Amino acid sequence: MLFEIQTFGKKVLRTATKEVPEINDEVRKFVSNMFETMYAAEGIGLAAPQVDRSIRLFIVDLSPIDESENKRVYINPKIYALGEQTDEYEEGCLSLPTIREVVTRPTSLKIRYQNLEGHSFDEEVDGFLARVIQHEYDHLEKTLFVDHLSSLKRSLLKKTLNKIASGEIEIEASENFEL
Ligand code: K2U
Ligand code: ZN
Repeated sequence: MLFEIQTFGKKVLRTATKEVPEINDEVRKFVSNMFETMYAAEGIGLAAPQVDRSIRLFIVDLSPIDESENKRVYINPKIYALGEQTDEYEEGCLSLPTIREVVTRPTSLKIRYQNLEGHSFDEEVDGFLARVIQHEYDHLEKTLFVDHLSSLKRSLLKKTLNKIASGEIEIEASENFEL
């Protein structure tokens, strides 16, 4: 089933998230519905707060961009190191429809997490996956990618952000990435 994606202005996007205490069938069912919702919205990442659940869980699937990629599930993730080098990329967010802005982020990171089988991992990540992981991890930290922009840039977005918050701008899957 498809969840409704929470957009800018919704309290849940600014609410603290809690650890997932037990990885059970309820969590597995929730994650499969998250993937369905993400694919319908043509996203390559989705975090639980975006579908109104304040828990520390996000999913990624880069296969639309890199066919060697597959589904990735990050439960109770902790980014514990960030690389020195940074790069820029024009990000979008399913919770901020029509907004596309360049964000500067570290190009590599180290992350500990559990997968859907409950196995723990400790990985060093770089490249586009590191970019998407940081964007999704932000969602678990009450952060949206526009928070990383300069105050001038953010003030230029004020009108659009207010239109999203008032519901005047809805989510159009078609506007997401062009392959
Ligand atoms: O809303 C989200 O969290 C999904 C994001 C994932 C993303 C993170 C960082 C950089 C790009 C995308 C997107 O909305 S998914 C749609 C998309 C895909 C590729 C490029 C831009 C937007
Ligand atoms: Zn997002």
